[in-house]
Amino acid sequence: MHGRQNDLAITLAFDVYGTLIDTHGVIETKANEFSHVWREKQLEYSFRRGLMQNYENFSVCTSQALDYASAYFDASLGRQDKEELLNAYQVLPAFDDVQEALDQAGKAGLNIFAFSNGSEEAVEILLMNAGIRNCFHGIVSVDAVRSFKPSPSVYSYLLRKAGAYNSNTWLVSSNSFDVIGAISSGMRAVWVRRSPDPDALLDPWGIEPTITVNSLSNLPEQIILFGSRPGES
Ligand code: LAC
Repeated sequence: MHGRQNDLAITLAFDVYGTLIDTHGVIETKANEFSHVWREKQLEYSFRRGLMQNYENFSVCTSQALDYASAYFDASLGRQDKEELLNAYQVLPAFDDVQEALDQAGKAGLNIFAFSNGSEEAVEILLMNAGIRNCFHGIVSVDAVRSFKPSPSVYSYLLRKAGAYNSNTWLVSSNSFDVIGAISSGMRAVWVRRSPDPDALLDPWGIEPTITVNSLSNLPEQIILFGSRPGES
């Protein structure tokens, strides 16, 4: 963004959908299953488009995944229902622990970015509606690279845009594919276990997060403490 930051400055790159913002807030709990199929297909479509090198904006993955979920559950959504759901996707709530963690990170002088598969415009609107936009130094969207997480190209792009170095840059994500992608690209990563299931598993690839937490509470403090350990920088 503005050239390299101070070598010692820590950069936190927060994943957006599912980590800062509750994507299942779009639908009442009775439609939980629908919401999960929608989300799973949205991600699957992004992975497949990345592999096929057939890029379309993340909102296309979201919209086509909604069509799939509608057909799968025989929900026969009309055009208006679909529009309402896609509009609701821009007004999703932040998780309860987000504001405090962002405030702590800001006070501690960390560089804070939102880093997402979503387009810059979509993330801007989402964070604005959730009332947390001002907490970020910037938004980094994969859209500029025309690929999706976990392509290594998007993590390199994050570093370039944030003017940051691998060793001082932390991805914070509830998505295990994102955590594994960041660690594989040489970054640090925090896995946020957002799943209510106490046995939520990280994919067993032998690639472990630097830190695992159940919530964002006190995360900035833990990251700073980690950096001050002997041998860490
Ligand atoms: C994002 C998706 C992966 O915000 O949650 O990038």
